[in-house]
Amino acid sequence: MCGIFAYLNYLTPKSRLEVLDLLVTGLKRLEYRGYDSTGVAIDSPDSKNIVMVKRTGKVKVLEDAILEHFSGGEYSEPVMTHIGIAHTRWATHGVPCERNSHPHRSDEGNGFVVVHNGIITNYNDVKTFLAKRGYEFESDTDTEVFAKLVHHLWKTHPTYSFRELVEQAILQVEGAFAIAVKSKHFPGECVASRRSSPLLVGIKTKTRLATDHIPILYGKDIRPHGQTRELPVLPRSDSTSEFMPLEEKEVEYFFASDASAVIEHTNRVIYLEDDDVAAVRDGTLSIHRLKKSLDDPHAREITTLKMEIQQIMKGNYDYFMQKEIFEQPDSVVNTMRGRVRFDGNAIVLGGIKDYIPEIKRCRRLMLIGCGTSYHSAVATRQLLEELTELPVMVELASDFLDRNTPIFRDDVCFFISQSGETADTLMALRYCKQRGALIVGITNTVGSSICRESHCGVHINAGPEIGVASTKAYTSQFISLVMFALVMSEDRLSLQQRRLEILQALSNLADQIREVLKLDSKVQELAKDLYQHKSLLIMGRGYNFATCLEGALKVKELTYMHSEGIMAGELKHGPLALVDGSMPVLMIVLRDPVYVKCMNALQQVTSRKGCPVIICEEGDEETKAFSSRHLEIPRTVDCLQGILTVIPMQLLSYHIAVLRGCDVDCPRNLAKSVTVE
Ligand code: G6Q
Ligand code: GLU
Repeated sequence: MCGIFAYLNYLTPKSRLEVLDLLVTGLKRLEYRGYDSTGVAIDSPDSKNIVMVKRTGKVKVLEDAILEHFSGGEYSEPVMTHIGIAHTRWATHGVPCERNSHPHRSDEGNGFVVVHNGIITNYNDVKTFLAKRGYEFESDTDTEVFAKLVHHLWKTHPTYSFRELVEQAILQVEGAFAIAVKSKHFPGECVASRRSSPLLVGIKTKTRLATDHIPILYGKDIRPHGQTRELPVLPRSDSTSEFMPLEEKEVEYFFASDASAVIEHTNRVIYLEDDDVAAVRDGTLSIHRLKKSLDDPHAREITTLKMEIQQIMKGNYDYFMQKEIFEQPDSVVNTMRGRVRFDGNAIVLGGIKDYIPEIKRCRRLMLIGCGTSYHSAVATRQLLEELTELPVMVELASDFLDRNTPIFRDDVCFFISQSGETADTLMALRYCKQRGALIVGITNTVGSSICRESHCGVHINAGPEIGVASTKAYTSQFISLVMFALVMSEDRLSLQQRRLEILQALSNLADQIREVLKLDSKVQELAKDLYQHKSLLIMGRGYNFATCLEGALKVKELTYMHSEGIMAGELKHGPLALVDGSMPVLMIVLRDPVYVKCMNALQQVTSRKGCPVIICEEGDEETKAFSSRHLEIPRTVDCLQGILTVIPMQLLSYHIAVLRGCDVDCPRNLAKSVTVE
């Protein structure tokens, strides 16, 4: 969770006020990752000290505080070289408050200041070690130990470079982190590193960069992580220097948790790998690793981002979530673009095509994810079973790890994740990879950890999703899995008719989504009926059960109302007891193979005085007769209904949230990218 942003200008004059503006804008772009408190650190006007401003709450609160705090003219003087670091937090250790906000400092003199994303799991050991040496702690966070550890190392090893100090410190900490460190003892330098939390470096130069690669400098000394009790300081890493690092005259560097924070400045970025240490000194960026393993590359590639700034702006919409719901006619087309040929009924998934023969020989398919991504697996399982004729298991990543699930070399494991950084999903991926399974990533974020650690995969190409509640990523994940099922059944004669029917439906999907979106004002009216209630039960079965789960998740996370997705077949086994004349119920009843069973459930609800809102097919008078409140959706093939039925649920949760005065894009206690287990 959380967003890290750091900015370094070298021989590029910028006033501190301009730097602060850049930092705040960077944080705003990252706010969806965590937003319970924020902070920045910059140099004092005489450049001898570090000044920090921290606030509880969202970036706007920090922005106002900065305006108040830095009004003096001295902050408008341009400086040639400067480093500012910033953070928007999603608390894991210690309540959200100013004291626990980042940056955290090493000492009262602000010698070293740190922003951190993730959890340092052995922070207690490090804390005990440092406390014995006189360090006093001022926050409840795990992060603070890092700043103080660097300080301790600096005092005991005064000849070490800044980068070496941070390298030594990261060798002592366990857990997941992305960090950026600034120091008044090393002006003009910034050191950043990551392990299991994302971090990238954006590079902006006046002229085109002379190289597309930053060589990695390897150290000679290798020790296991986490020897914290006595903190044996290693011999200096003594990096080899057979390669030249990136040296530019006038340059700006941006360290960020994700690309959305840098795209307005540069499209040239390096995605750091676990245990990379990126250091900038005298405007020169170098990437170091203490340990070289056989398959390590010699360099980190500079990637050109394809993202456009408009994609991460709200445009005319009030909220990102609203924009993302309405983008779905386009995002589903983008998922299929270049992959589905409707004229020849052919589908090519470039990212996995070489692996299809191996996948066809597998013992079973496993679909693994969390939250909404997990629901996309639930939504497509039945079709995958039908078209691949393989056993398909659907697993929540967190539960999967708790169970030590048996995995075999001939398993094919799909990891579904919008962000590509969800810690539980990533851990499950590594678990399966270690056991020899084939790993397929289904992600929306190019360059993400899941992307990089998969053997092959499908980018869902939904475009950046900023609203914390996932919407367009869900429908694109859904379609990606449907496309996979179609690829797997390409040569099955008996399934050709079914494939054609699905392909035909896919070609109409964007228009049908547009039709469903026209229900917006009707859904808004419904929301007015429902928003003051405490609970909403959402019932369905078959292909639409996933919509019930996903709809209930949307309602919970956005409106803080209780909501439950109920498998209609389970009604009489318990949930029916909840139904009476006052309990709000929504039922999905479509003309598909489970229609009769859904009608039974509808009867059971109405005979208990329930008056459900019904999602049904256009013109289905018989079903509509059961309630005065219904939403009619166009008819499509059974296995794609879930895409059309989930959209009214997205709209409903959105409107209820607005009516209840909830923060649509940043629901309380949540964050977009869950990089902690
Ligand atoms: C839902 C949320 C959430 C999300 C999971 C998994 O609205 O966005 O449930 O789907 O946290 O995230 P990833 O898809 O990024 O792995
Ligand atoms: N563990 C740190 C804290 O609680 C960092 C959390 C984050 O990633 O925002 O402050």
